[in-house]
Order: sequence, then C-alpha cells, then structure tokens
Amino acid sequence: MTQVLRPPVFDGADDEAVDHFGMKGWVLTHTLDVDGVQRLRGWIDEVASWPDDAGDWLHHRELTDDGPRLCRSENFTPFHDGLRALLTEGPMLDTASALLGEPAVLYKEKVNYKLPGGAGYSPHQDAPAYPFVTSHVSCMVAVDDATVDNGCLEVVSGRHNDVLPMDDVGCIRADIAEQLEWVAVEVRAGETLWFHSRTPHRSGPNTSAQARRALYPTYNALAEGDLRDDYYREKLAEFAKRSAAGGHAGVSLIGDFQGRPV
Ligand SMILES: O=C(O)CCC(=O)C(=O)O
Repeated sequence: MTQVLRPPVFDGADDEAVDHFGMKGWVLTHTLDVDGVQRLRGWIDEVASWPDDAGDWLHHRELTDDGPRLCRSENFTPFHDGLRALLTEGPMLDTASALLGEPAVLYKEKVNYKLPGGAGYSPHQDAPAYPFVTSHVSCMVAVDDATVDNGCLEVVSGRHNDVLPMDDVGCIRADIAEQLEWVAVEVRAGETLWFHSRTPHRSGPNTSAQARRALYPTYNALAEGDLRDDYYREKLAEFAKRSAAGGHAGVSLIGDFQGRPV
C-alpha cells in the first residue's frame, strides 16, 4: 500500500529545506498565496486556449473516455510574460539555485493538465530524458490541489543517487519499481514539490471530476550553459523523426506517459 504523506512545507530554500532535499531527494515549499494561485490559473487558461499552430509552443492531447483532452503544453515561456517572470526570476529561480548549490537557469517547462479521466505516469527518473545536462532539478507547482484521487505525484525517498535499471522505454524496470517504497505527496495549490532529477516518481490517473493541473519547470546548473533552445530543438527533431517513421510522437522523450496520445 502506498503511504500518503503531508510533509512539512518550507517557506523557501533555507538550510533546513536544503538538508531535507539532500536527504530525501525532494522537498515541499510555499510559492504562491491565494491571489497568486488565482493569477496562475488565469495564465494556465490562457496557454491552454492558444491555437496549436500559431506559434512554437507545443500542445499534446490524450484520448480519455470523454474524447480527446489536452494533457500537456510546453515551450510557452517565450510567449507568456507572467509565466516567464514566475519561472525565470525571483523565488523560484532562487530556490532552484539553492537546491542545486549553484546558480540555476531554466532548462524546460511544461504544464500537465491531468483533466478528469487523464492518465498517470509510470515509475521513472527524469535524468535519462534530459539530454545535455548532468545537474538539474525539477518541481511541480500545484495549480489545483493534487490529491491521491486526482493523481498526485508519488516519490521514493533517499533513492536519488543512482540511475536505476530501465525497461526499453526508459522507465524504471517493473521488478525494481515494485520493491521501492513509494509515498504519495499531496500538494495544495500554490505549493511546490521540488525533486531531484534522479528521484524515482510516478502518478496515478485522475479519477476525480476536477482537473489536477500542475506546472513543471526544470532547471540546470548555469555552469553547464543556457540550453533551453537546444533542448527544444532536439525534442522537436526527435518528434519529427518519430512522426516521419509513421509512429505517434508521444508527449515525452521517454515512455513514461500511460495515456493514449492523439
Ligand atoms: O503530472 C504527473 O502526474 C506526473 C508527471 C511526470 O512525472 C512527468 O511529466 O514526467
């Protein structure tokens, strides 16, 4: 049985939060107050309403029992001033830098919408999916309360030192994943769950009637370079290659998404 956790929420990356992250491979922080959450929801609605082909952002859809639904948008910070400021300046960047132990820079960003009926994600670590960088940290900024019912993240504590054996789609091998001690971390809207690039994580489907939207920026150590443009160039080339080969591009460079991309 997966244990459900409501861990301490730190105000920012003070020494205690950094120690928690170092020990567990994840830490929960406060990011936005009630007004900030309202503003963020408005921004996410704006991004979701952008047409597919009017810019270089990417929208991905999945087939749910209610038909095709948006499951992910990415590469939107160049086109949205509010989201760019939230993710590339101030407390978010400061926390990423404190957790990396050196100045950080935004590597990539996405929204996972996980609308009602939206699918979950297989056990995986992010490190194998991110070319070019060795030192990076990701987080989930909860746009809506994330709960067990709507598919919050589940993590494994203290297992962020190694890349675990993978299956042929880049997820953690099933026999290894089932031996790990998973904890479900419920995250309230406006809080942020930071996790190391090698922290094993997974999530269930959204079985509730409400959306579970979350914003996921990833930061790398600036010393490795500002590689965001390279990342999206590589990703678009890989998606184009998959489509040209007659397959579906998918939503990710690894096969962690359990839904039916359309
Ligand atoms: O949003 C989720 O439920 C999981 C997301 C995730 O693990 C990913 O996008 O790699």
